[in-house]
Amino acid sequence: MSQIGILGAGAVGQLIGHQLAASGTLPMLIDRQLHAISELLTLMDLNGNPSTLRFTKPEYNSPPLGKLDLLIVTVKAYQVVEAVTRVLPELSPHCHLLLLHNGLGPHEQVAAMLNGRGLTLGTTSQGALRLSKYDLKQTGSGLTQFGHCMGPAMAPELKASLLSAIPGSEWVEAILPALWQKLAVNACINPLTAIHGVCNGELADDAYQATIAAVLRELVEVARTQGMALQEESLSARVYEVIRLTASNRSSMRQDVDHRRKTEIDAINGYLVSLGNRHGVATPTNKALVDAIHALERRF
Ligand code: KPL
Repeated sequence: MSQIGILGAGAVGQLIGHQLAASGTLPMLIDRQLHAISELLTLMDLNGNPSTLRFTKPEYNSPPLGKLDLLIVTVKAYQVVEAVTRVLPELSPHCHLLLLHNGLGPHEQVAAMLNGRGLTLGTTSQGALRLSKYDLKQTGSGLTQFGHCMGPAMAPELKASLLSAIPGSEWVEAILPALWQKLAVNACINPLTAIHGVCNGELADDAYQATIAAVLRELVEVARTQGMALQEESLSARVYEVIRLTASNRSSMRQDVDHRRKTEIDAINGYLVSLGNRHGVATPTNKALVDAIHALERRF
């Protein structure tokens, strides 16, 4: 039986831990300091059904990372490189890595560290709220997509475990275009909801229309420098669909700001600004959003 580890015990890591366990694959849940989590975890699913989960406590409290076939990295975008650097020496040479975070960028650094291991990238729009450290409430269903990035492909039985455990998940042949589409959604929704302190649905108001259009116009230009042909109209339709589907959600960036945690802005709008600077594309609207979020972070 394949061994799956989840590095990052936040909302997404816990949710996927519950989902894998419920489908018969008990993963190992590890925090960023590489400590195994063996507390009691609870989940209230979308239908209001509660469930609990306790992982087996490893001997001497050090998780047997060398036995893993797949490590799913669910830490925040700005923690990925440090967390992967710390865990890689403990992993077997065949352990496959899957990065699952908002934004883009960290995979470019991780790709150079893999030493022949395979890398898959993914994105999820499943919503979950931490009521307390290990007490989770699922707040929204949503698409989860995975796709091959580099090195050896993920073993078919691991793929099958993920796809059967995570509702609404799919394997895509071209993951980077899917990640750019998710980047567009996050670049519009996350900073605006965090700056204005509103739920996702409120962004359907006309007051936000011009900013959303400008964010997408700049993103399309920046994406073109990466050989990525995106259409502003279809991105806009997708953004407004997510605004509608997740209307009552507090975006992850709003939750970060509310809890005075560092946000993922540098891997979202910040990634667009830095690519724009590198390739001579002006990104004033994205830059203004980055600056506004940094200003909020400085108040923490
Ligand atoms: O991914 C999200 C996030 O909050 O980070 C969205 C899709 C915007 C849902 O809230």
